[in-house]
Amino acid sequence: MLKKDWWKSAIIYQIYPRSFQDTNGDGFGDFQGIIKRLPYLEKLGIDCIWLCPVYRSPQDDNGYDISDYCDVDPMFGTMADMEELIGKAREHGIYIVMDLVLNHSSDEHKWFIEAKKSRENPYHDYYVWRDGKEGVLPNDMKAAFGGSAWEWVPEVEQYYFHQFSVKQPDLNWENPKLRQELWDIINFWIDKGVGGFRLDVIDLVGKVPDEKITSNGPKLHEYIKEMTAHTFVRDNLISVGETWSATPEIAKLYSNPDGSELSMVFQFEHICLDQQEGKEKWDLAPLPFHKFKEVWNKWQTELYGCGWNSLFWDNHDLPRIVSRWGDEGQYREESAKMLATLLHGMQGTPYIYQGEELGMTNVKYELEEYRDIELFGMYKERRAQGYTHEELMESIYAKTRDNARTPMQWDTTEQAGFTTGKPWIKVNPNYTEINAAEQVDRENSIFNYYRKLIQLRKELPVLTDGKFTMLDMDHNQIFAYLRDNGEDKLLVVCNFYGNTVDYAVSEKAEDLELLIGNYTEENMQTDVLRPYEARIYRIR
Ligand code: TEU
Ligand code: CA
Repeated sequence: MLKKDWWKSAIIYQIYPRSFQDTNGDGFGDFQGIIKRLPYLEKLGIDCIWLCPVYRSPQDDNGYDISDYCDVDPMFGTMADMEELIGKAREHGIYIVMDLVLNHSSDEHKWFIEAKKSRENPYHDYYVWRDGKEGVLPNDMKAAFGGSAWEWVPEVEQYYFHQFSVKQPDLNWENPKLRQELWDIINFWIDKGVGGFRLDVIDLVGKVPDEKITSNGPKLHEYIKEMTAHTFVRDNLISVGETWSATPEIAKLYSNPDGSELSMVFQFEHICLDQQEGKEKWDLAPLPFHKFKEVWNKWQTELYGCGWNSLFWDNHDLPRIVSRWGDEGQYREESAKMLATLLHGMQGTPYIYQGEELGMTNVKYELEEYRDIELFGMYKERRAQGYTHEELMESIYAKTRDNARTPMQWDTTEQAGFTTGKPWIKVNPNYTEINAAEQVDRENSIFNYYRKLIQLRKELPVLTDGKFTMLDMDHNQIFAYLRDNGEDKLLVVCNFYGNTVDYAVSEKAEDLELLIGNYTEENMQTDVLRPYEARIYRIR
């Protein structure tokens, strides 16, 4: 049995399997590739791998469209390979966390193939249907990847509801038989020895399309409690929900310490700050630093003692953090380490997205070199609305999900050591400079900085349980805070920008012991922070 709350001190590494490591030259990463890289991950010091979906899938949305939840996609290998991965990972002290997509399935799932045969079919009610006439939509709800959320099926003369692509029909959680099928799927994977689950868009499952309710539907928490009682509680598994709509109030329900719902959720308030208010992520705006500090402060303080945060900058849907809020040029190493310090010093479970530990950057490709369904849906829609190609490319450079999905940069050999064949998406040309081989043995690399931060977390309980107090909230360049658990006290100071700044660190406490910093101690002046300088001190 896993120890209660073990995931509070765990560090989780996210793998996008199709871009991690290919071993058979087909240009797609695979299970054997992950197995091959387990020693690298063990060296980094992580506890879990969040594995993006590897189930059987037509890959319309890179696996977030599942056609068989109890099988793996042949592009990644066989079920035997998957079982080998789960077992070998354990030998390296690592648990696999599965990514489950329970809000929708693929339209090629056997349930949906049955469901659209007739209204009397036993699987019909597994999906969300509304009567109507061809061409007269039930309402004007839109799908996330473009177009209407309703799709006509002539055989049943009804529309089905899909919040993402037409190939991702929404499941109807009102149906208890469907819910039981979902619990069975979760238990199928628990029986295989996984350590938990990341639950895709779990805030959408209680949708009520007739009232245009998508997130936070009236029965949402009831459903989650039912799921947890039937599954995760079996073994104190980690469960993390993806919830774009969470506020601290709602997050406290999800991550209630009584364990009745989930371990924690991903909230995205900080992630949505560099876009124009009320608009979409493509509508770029500079990061409002003060607001950014307020948002972190709010989440850190409001969940203290009554909920649990997840800490992340990156995932497979987001641009690379060093390009986004750091400096991908001159200060790439310093800024990547500063961002890591800022995040890993806070309270919550930290997530590292593959390549983040190397300071991998965004890309600027030709339109046809991109692969993401979201990007092409947006491009088509906005071109029709009159946006120019150039305007849209700027948005794509800054925000496309493909920024995160380019192959992992392992070494300087062709295709960055990712594949011997042709990769499914182009490798970032900067792999000759930015790659794991160059960093693993270089003591002051970004990789080794992450390693040290992880070790600090393991050594100092205050990083897990200490109370967070923001310092100098109004400072327009410094992000500084305290962590205090009554026994131990830390001071974290970060210069968020690329110019030197005076900051009276020595006034914060008399006796400071530097635990980690992203510059060498040579020429260090306590009260001057160099570009993107970050330090963690122990206050004695
Ligand atoms: O993402 C949820 C989601 O809302 C995304 O559409 C998100 O808004 C977008 O990616 C931000 O650019 C999850 C998965 O993480 C994503 O990869 C899937 O495409 C989506 O669900 C559908 O399953
Ligand atoms: Ca492969």
